Amino acid sequence: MLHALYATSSYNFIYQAQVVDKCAAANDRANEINLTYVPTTYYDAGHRVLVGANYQALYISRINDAGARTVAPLNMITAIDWLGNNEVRVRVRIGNGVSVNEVPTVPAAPSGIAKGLINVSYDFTALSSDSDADDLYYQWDFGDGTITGWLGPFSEGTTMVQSYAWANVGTYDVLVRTKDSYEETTAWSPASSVTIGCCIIRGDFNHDSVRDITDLTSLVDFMFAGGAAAPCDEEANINGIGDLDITDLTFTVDFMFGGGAAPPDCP
Ligand SMILES: [Ca+2]
Ligand SMILES: [Ca+2]
Ligand SMILES: [Ca+2]
Repeated sequence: MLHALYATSSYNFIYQAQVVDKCAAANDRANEINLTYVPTTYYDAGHRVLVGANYQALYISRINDAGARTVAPLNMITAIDWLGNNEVRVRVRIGNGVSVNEVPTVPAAPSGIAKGLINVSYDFTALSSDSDADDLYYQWDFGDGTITGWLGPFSEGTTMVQSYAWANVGTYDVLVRTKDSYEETTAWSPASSVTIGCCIIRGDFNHDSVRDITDLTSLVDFMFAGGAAAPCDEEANINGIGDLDITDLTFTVDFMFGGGAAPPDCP
């Protein structure tokens, strides 16, 4: 609450009443309550109120008290939001000796997949709380150099869902952080590790979603005739051992024509 001090003199009021209105009642009031022309009304933001007394010393003591009284620091925080259409919203929060804004809680590690495929979108969720119930914004780091802008606002208590697709095979740390509508920003959350691969069908050398004789010819072409490499190394690595080498060719031939073991599942 703001403290303000007002002491008004009724001298002017009475003077005006006499001149303008020739008001007998005003003269009566002057005679009854303001003979000494001291202030007759004192407000100190509700801290103390005095009305009608005509003892100058009483007012002086109160004014002196107000000046000497210790007032807790007044904390204030403001925010301005652009609403579009030439409109802005200005928000002000004032605290009398108390904090005016608490930082949101650091979000937990994002929830979502631990393993996935390239170029497929996956949803991740994050949630912070804010004891002021401020609107919240979230920022994501997907571990491949992609850091989003601040996304929001979201009502406090609302889980944010963000989708992302990685373009390359790898293992990535996904993190998120939060800020409230007064720009108080949390630390980054703990990381969620996500492994992104490309393998759907082992032995599908040419990555056309079918494992057939053309994969064998593509493999031979790559190994011995300068043909195109496999789009996905783990699919070309049909035996799942080491990398792609000559044993994958013999495994393929054995599997296709010799009743050999089927390829293991993708990692
Ligand atoms: Ca807050
Ligand atoms: Ca194929
Ligand atoms: Ca191999």
